[in-house]
Amino acid sequence: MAHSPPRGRFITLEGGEGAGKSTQVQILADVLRQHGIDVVTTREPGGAPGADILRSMLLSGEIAWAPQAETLLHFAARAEHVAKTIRPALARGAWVLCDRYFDSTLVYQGYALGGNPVQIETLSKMIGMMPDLTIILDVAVETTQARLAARGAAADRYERLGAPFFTKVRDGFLQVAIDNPERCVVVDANQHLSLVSALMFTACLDKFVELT
Ligand code: Z5A
Repeated sequence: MAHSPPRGRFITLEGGEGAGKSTQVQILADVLRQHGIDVVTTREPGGAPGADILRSMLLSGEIAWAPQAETLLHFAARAEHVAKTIRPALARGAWVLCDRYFDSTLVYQGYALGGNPVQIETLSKMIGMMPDLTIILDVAVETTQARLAARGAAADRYERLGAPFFTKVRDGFLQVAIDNPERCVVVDANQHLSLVSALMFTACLDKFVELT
């Protein structure tokens, strides 16, 4: 009888802008590949053709979405992403590293922008694809601002809201970690890049016996 491969692992990276998520996703992917793991890296909003169209609609700034519309568009993109990219990759045994996922909707559209967290949790349950591990890269607001200033790009809609907004986002992610201790690990991302990478891999070692 043919055996299907064991389901892969689903790891999400969360945190505010400039926390280092996109940088660290690539580093962790390389480390896991060195352990012989088939790794798929992806990000939200986006990660599938339809979801990428929704990403540009959400982030271009062309439309000031009504708050509920914005939340629903994030979930529409996520439903596509899960169906077309995440679920098939996990089914063939790959590990999926995802730069932002539903905790970002809870924190941005919920805690920071005043949306209803209970409704957002309900939509997350509807999607039904729970991460095995969520690594929250925590940075001080001053670190966020310094990294964004060094990048030199024009300020986006959230950056223009400044320190009070970054503080709400940071506190929101820390609350997610408190509420979900079984899947969340907070990593101090103010530290040197290589130390942050090492702490992230340690979190994976602690969680996944197949790495030991
Ligand atoms: N959003 C939402 O509202 N609701 C949702 O449900 C979802 C998303 C899924 C996506 O923007 C936006 O969508 C996001 C939230 C919203 N907007 N905001 N805020 P994006 O994809 O364009 O941006 P981002 O996700 O915020 O990524 P980012 O700003 O690029 O940050 P990052 O990926 O965490 O950081 P990075 O690019 O890896 O690093 C930033 C810089 O810092 C870079 O120059 C690095 O070299 C440097 N860096 C990184 N780590 C270190 C360390 N440890 N030391 C020194 N320097 C470092």
